[in-house]
Amino acid sequence: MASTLITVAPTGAEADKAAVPALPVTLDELVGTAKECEAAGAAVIHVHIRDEAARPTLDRGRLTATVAALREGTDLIVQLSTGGAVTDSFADRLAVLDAAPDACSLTCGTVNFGVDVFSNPWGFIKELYQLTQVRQVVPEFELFDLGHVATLHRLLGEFGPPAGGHVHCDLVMGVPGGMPGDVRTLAAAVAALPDGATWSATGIGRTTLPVLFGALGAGGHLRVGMEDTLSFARGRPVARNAELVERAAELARLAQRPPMRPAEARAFLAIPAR
Ligand code: KMH
Ligand code: ZN
Repeated sequence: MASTLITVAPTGAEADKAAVPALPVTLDELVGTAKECEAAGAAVIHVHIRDEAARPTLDRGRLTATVAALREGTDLIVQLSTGGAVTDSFADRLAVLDAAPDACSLTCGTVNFGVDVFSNPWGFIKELYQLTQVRQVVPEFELFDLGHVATLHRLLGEFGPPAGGHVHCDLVMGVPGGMPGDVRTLAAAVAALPDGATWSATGIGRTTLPVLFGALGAGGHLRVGMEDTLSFARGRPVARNAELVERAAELARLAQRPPMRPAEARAFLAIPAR
C-alpha cells in the first residue's frame, strides 16, 4: 500500500511567541515537539530556530546544536530552512548548510510575502543548489508559485540532479502574494512538475484543509505545522503541533495511505547515510 510522507513545520520565522505561547522556540520545546510529532506520524521536520528572545536566527552554533539534538532525540529527517526570515542575508542562508542537516529547503523564486518580499533571485538559487550538491544535503524544492516550477526545470537542466538523485517538491500554497491554495491551482502545479518528481503540499492559514484534502486525493504528500497555520478550526487556535500531525495522519489512513515511517522516508527521499 502506498504511504504518505508527513512533514511537520513546527515553528517558522513569522509567528510571535508572545502572541502564540504554544509555538516551540527553545531547543527543549523543539525536541519535545519533534518527539510528539514523530509518534503521531511525521517523518520529516522542517526547522526554523529562534534566539534567546524568541526571534528568528540562523546562528550557526545553534543550528548545529539543533541538528544534533533532533538526531539524538528522534529518527526524523532533519530539514533545515534556508529560507529563514525575510530579513536574513543570502550569505547567512547559504551558511545554514554548515550545520550538515540531512535535508534543506530550497525556494525556487522570489515571492511577495504579505507586506514583505521573500527574495530568491536566480544567482542565489543556483549557488545554494550547487552547494547542496557538494555537501550532499538533499534539497526540497519549495514552490510558492507556478513560475517557481519553471525555475526548477531550469535548475535541473543546467546543474543536473540533486544530492541522492531524487526530486521532491513542496507546494507552498495560499501565501498572500503566491499561488492560491485551491485544488484547481494544485492540479496545474502538479501537472507542471518534472517527470519522476514527488511532491508534498501545504496550504497557509485557511487554505490548510482544502490543500490537505486535494493533496491526498491527488497522490501527494503532506506538510503541516504551526509555521503554516495557527488555527485548528475556526476560532480554535492550534494547541500543539502534534494535533496537526495527528489529523493529517488520520486522514492519510482514511485515504488508505498510512504515514511513512522515517526509515521508509529516508529511502523515498534518497537521503544519503551519514
Ligand atoms: N520564512 C519565510 C520567509 C523556507 O523555510 O525555506 C521563508 C520560508 C521558506 O519559511
Ligand atoms: Zn520554512
